[in-house]
Amino acid sequence: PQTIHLADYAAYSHLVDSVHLTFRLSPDATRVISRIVFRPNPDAPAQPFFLHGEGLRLISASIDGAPVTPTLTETGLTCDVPDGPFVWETEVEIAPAGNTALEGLYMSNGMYCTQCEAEGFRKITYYPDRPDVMSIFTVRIEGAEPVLLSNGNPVAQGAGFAEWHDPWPKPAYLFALVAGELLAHPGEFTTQSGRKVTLNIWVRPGDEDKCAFGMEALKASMRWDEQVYGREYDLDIFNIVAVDDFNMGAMENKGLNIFNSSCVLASPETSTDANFERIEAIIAHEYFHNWTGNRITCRDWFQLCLKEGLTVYRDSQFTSDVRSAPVKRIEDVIQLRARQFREDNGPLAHPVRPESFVEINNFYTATVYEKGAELIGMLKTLVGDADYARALDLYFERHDGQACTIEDWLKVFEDATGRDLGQFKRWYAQAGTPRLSVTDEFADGRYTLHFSQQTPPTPGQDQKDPRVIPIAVGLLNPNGDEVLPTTVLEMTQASQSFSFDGLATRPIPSILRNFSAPVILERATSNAERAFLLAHDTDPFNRWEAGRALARDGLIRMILEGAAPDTAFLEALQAVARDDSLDPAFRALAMGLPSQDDLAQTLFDMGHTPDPQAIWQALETLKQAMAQHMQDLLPRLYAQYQIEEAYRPDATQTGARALANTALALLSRLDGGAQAQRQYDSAGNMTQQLAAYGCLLTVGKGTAATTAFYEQWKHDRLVIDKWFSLQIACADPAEAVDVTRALTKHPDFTMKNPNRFRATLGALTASPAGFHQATGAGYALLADWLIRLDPLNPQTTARMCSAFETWRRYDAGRQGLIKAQLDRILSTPNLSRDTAEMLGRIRG
Ligand code: B3K
Ligand code: ZN
Repeated sequence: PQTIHLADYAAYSHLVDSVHLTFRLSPDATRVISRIVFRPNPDAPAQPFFLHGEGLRLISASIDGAPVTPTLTETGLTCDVPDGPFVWETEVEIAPAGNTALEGLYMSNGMYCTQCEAEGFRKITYYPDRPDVMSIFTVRIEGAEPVLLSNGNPVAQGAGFAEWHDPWPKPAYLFALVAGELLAHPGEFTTQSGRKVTLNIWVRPGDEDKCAFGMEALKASMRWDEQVYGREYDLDIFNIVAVDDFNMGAMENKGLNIFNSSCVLASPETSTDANFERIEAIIAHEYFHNWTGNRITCRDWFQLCLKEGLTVYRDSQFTSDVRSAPVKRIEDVIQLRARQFREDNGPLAHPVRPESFVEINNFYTATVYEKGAELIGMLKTLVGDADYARALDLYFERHDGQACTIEDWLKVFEDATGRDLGQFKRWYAQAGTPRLSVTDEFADGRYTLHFSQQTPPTPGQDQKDPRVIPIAVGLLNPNGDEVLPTTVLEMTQASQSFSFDGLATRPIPSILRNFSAPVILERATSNAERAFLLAHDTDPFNRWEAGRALARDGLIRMILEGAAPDTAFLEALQAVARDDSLDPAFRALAMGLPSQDDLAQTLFDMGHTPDPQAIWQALETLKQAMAQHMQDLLPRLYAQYQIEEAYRPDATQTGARALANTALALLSRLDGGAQAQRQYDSAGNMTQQLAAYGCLLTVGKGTAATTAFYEQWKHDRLVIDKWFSLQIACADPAEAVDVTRALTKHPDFTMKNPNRFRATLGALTASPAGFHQATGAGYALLADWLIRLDPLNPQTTARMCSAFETWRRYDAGRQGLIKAQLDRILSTPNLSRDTAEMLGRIRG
C-alpha cells in the first residue's frame, strides 16, 4: 500500500464546471450515469487525466458524445482527453446490497444511503475524488422508494423519480443520496434575513416519536450560528436522515446530513441524559459544518483539522452556551485526556496536521478532532475574543467557496491581528503532549513562577521545539481570597519565569485555569494545597482538577504502597458533595474518580508497570470507603435530588439526576442494591432505569433486571445496545471476557451493525481490568472478532485496533500475549489497508 505525503500535493489537472448524475436504483445492480463537464486547470502541473474509481463495473464511457475506451487501473482510470473543455459521460454498475463496508452507496434495513467522506465517492462513479475539486451537482434518482433525497434543493419529482440541484460548489465527499420508506418529522426555520427553510428529520416508521428533541436542537444550532458567528443557512431545505448501520456518528453532507440513529433519535424512555447532550452536540456539529467544512472546505485530507478542529470547537461553544460552560469544559477535558493524551503518548501519536497517511479514514482521530479544537481555543485565548471574531469574519469573507489549508487559516489570524503565528504553527506540526513543569518562589512580596516545557519524542519526531503556551493563572491568599484574577501568561521559551509583585503573603497558585492549553502540568504540590484549591478556587475547572489530583494521588499510594484510602480526600470530597451552593452537575463530576486507564498511564509515567487488576481493586476499595465515609450524607443527597416535575433533558435536571445517581451508586455498596432495585422498578425514564440497572449489576444483583430489561426493550435496537454494553462494563473483571463471549453468541448480536459490535467488543476494550486479563483471553477474543470483521468492514475494524495502542505500558507477559495477537491479525490474508496500517503502527 502506498503512503501519501502532504509534501506531494499537486492541484488536479482539470476544473469541473458541473456534474449531472442519474441513479437507477436496484439492490444488486444500481446504474450510475454521470455527465461531467471538465475544463483544463490553468494552475495545475501537466499530468495524465485520471479519475478515481473502485469496485465499479464500467458499462460505457464517452467524451463529447463519442465512445472511448479508458485504461482501467486498481484505483481508477486514465484516458486520452482533448486539450480544451470536454463533456465526460459514463455509465457504471454497483451493488449497494452487498456493500458491508458502509462506504459509498450501501443499504441499511432496506434503505439506500451513502457515506462518501473521505474517499467513498469513488465507489459510486468515476470522479476526481479529492476535496479540492469542487463542482455544482444535479442529481436524478429513479427508484420505487417513496422518499428519494439528495443534496441541495428539490427541483422536480414524480412517480418513481426525484431531481435535486445543489447550487453551492462542493467536493464529492459531501455528496449524499438516500432512498427508502421514510417518514418525516417536519419543522421550519426562518433565517435572520427572513428566508424560510423547510426542515425534516427522516426516520424509519416506528421512530417518528424520537425526533422532536433533534428538531429543537437543529433550530437552536441554526439560531446560534447566526447570533454568534453571523452564519446563515443557504438552501431552501435541510434534511437529516437516521440510519441504523453507520461507521461513525454522523456526516455533514450538504443539505442532507446522515446520522447514525444513535446520534439523533431520542426519547426520555429510551435515551439517557448523556445521550440527549451528545445528540444535541452532534446535530450542532454537523449543522455548523455547513460553513466550516462545506462552504469552506479542505484542500486535501492533511488539512482535516481545518474543518474538524474548528467545528468541534464551535460545537463545544454551543454546548457551553446552552448548558453549563464549566461542566462542558470538565467533560471535554476528561475525554481529551482519556482519548487524545492516550493517543499522543503511544505508537499512534501524530500531529494535528499529519504529514503522511496510508488510509485517511485512520486519521479521524482524537488528535485531529479534539486536540484540533484545543488549538482553536488557545488561539482565541491568545488573541482575545474581539480579534478572534474579526479573524473569523475575515476567514468567511476571504475563503468562502474555497478549499483551504492551515496556512490560509493562520494567515487570516495574522492579518486580522498583526500577530506572527509562526511559532504557534508548531502545534499543528509537532505530535506529543508537552509536559509543563512548574516551581515557584516567594521573597519580598514578589511571587515567581518558573515554567519549563518539554515534549517527549513521538514516532518519526525525536526533537521538539518549544511551543507557545497560553497559561491562565490566578493567585489566592491563604484565607481564600483571590489576589490575582485569571491572567494569561504567554510562554514562548523552553524555560520562562513570570513574577507578581506587591503580595503581602505567599499566595497559592491556580495554574492552567479552565485548562488553557492541552499540556500535562507537573508540579510538586501538597495535598493540603489541593484540598485548599478544591475548597476555594474561583475557577471551577481547577477546583475539579484539584479534587481529581487528590484522588489520583491517594489511589496511587493505595496501589503502590497498599495505603488505606486517604481520609483527607474523603473529607474534602464530602465537603464538596454536601455544599448545596455548588451546581449538582459539578458535584457529580467531582465525585467521579480517575479512570483505570488514567491510573495505568500515571503509573507508567512514574516508572512503574501498571497492574490492571490492582488498579481496579484500588478503585473498588476507594468507592467502598467513599460510601462508608458519606453514609449519612448519601441518603439525603439521593432524596434531595429526586425530580418530581416532568422529564426534561436540560442542564438543571441532568445535573440533579447525575448527583442523585452518583449517590445511588455509592449507596448500593452499603445496601446491597435495595434502593437501586426500587429505582429500577419505578423508573420513568432511561436515565433512571439504566443507572439503577448499572448499580444492580455492579453489586452482583443484576440477574433479574437483565431478563426484565431485555423483555421490555427487545424491540428497540438502540436500547438493546445499552443492554449489551452495560453487562460488560459492570461485570467483575474476572468474568468480563466470558460475559462478552456469551453476548457475541446472543441471537441479537451481529457484527454487521457497527453500533452492536462496539456495544459488545468495544465495551470489553473499555474495561481495562477485564480486557487485560493476565491469561490473554481478552486479547484473543478481540483478535478473533477483528479478523472476522475486517473483510466486511475495514473502517470499524481498524478503529477498534486502538484498544491495543497502550500495549507497551504492560508487563512482559501481557506484551508477549498482545504481540502474538497483533501478529496473528497481521498475518491474515487480504487484511484491509485500514487495519494493516493501524496494526503496523501499533506494533512499531
Ligand atoms: N466528517 C464526518 C466524519 C467522516 C469520517 C470518515 N471516516 C463527521 C464529522 O466529523 O462531522
Ligand atoms: Zn466534523
